[in-house]
Amino acid sequence: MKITFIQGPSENLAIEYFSRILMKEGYKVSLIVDYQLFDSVNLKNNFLKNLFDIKDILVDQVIKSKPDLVGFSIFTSEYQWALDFASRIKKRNSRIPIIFGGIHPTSVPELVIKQKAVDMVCVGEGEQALLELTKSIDSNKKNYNIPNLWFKKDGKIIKNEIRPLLQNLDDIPFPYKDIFYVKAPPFLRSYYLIMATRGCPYQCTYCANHVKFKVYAGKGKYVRMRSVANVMKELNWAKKRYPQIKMVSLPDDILPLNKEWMREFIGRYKKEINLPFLCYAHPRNIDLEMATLLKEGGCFWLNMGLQTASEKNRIKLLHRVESNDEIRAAAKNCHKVGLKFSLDHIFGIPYEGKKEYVEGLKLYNELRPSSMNVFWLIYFPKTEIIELGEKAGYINEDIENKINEGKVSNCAVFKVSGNDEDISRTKEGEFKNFALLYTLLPVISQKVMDLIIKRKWYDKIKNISNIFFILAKIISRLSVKQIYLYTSEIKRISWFIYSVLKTKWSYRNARVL
Ligand code: B12
Repeated sequence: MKITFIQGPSENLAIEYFSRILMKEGYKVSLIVDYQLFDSVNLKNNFLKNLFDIKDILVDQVIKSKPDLVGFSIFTSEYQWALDFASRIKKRNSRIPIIFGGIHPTSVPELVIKQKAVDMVCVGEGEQALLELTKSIDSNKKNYNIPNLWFKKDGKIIKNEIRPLLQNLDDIPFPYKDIFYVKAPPFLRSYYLIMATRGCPYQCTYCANHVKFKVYAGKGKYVRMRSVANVMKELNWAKKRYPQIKMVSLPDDILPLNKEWMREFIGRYKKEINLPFLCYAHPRNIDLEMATLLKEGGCFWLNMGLQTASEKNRIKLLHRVESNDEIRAAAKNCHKVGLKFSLDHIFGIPYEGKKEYVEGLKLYNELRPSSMNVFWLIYFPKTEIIELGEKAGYINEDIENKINEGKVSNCAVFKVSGNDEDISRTKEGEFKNFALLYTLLPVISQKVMDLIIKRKWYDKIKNISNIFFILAKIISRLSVKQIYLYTSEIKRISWFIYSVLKTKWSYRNARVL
């Protein structure tokens, strides 16, 4: 019995967890990576995309390896790519069963299951469901009653119940990292990706989290944490297994959820791992003790989302709970202990405009983050903010359908090129000047920024070309010694180009022979 996962260029934890679970049962697991060169959110070019496209070769590899099941784990931004890939597989062999799982199918299962190329959909957590499915395929007695899975049978759709949430995260075996880490050369694996939690206690209207929260209503405690001992066991193993690792990435929605947990974790992390790490937090969690713990533990980059400077809008439109004073206190604590922090801001929130963006300049200049991440609002399927967008006239039925199909661009404020449907275009002029100033704010002195605000110089910045944004980003990363982010991206793309060309070349030679 063989299961093949198909994935884009980023590492995927769900695939790593599933691989370990399936391998433990004696099943074979393989991974096909489509590097999607020049087809990403920030780097899109149709000519180069077609030049480096190896989907047909990859599909050929899938077909020849004769999998008994093919799985895709997808975000909304990857849905159209996954559908295209799955359709190509089905064209070559319609009998290979294909399952889609991940946040996108969890959000809109009824749309995904309708697709010709998709046989099954996983709604919510997949560990037990996928194992039960694999066992049923292996035993040749197909079970259509597996909780969390939707099937197609005799022209009908079978929707099974959601099973209770996994409560003890320590019961999940460690992810099988080799499936991603061994394929890439060590210089591309300089950080280790690990998550310590599942779920988020907040219900922000723009975040996919509250969609999952609704799916899981009544199915057990939603916010769960691994034990410190379990996380440390994985990290200690990882440090030995991948000695090239130079930092640890903990992209949990909010890592410092529990102070007791953090005290124990940081104490052991410092002694046993002692590598710089990055994590995300909510301003409410960053009191002086937490800031000190993070700094002492080696956190080199703390990221916090504020999204708007308007306290009223933050609460009313985004359902975020923190006040501006709480944010000020968090920033002050970070400065006090010398902890570098970045802030996220979202442009394009319904009903926001110049007034709020000026407020933003003032607040961020007061907080003085080490760096600023600016985004254009992405409407995720089934999120509450879609309703606001409709009321404000940004979204109509047609656009909502496109959002659900993953056809609306998932863009950052600026991108190198791209031609996806992009609903931000219409309002771009209104905020590009602010986006540029926000990005540069950490490297402009507080006094100069005060002057810019006082004299309203933001009104004078017009028709900004993307090249200025790119330069601004580079300058701001340089200032916090994070230029390695770009150098590692260049290494990554170079490796992808090399791998694609090698695949193309060996495929051509094999055909000639
Ligand atoms: C780690 C992470 C990343 C990493 C790794 C991404 C990756 N390919 O895995 C990085 C930093 C690269 C990343 C980038 C982005 N991310 Co991100 N990311 C996350 C994060 C924090 C954790 C995801 C994770 O690994 N969870 C652990 C795994 C084990 O759990 P899981 O993903 O929930 O999967 C479970 C089920 O869904 C199911 N399942 C999943 N896949 C499959 C497949 C099969 C076959 C089956 C049966 C079941 C199944 O089983 C799993 C285990 O129970 C989530 C937020 C969150 N807390 O979920 C955001 C999140 C997934 N990201 C998001 C976004 C928007 C992005 C970006 C587009 C941001 C941007 N503007 O650039 C990019 C896009 C990257 C891309 N490839 O397109 C959104 C997606 C929303 C949506 N509707 O699509 C999320 C939900 C954040 C949010 N709060 O809204 N991200």
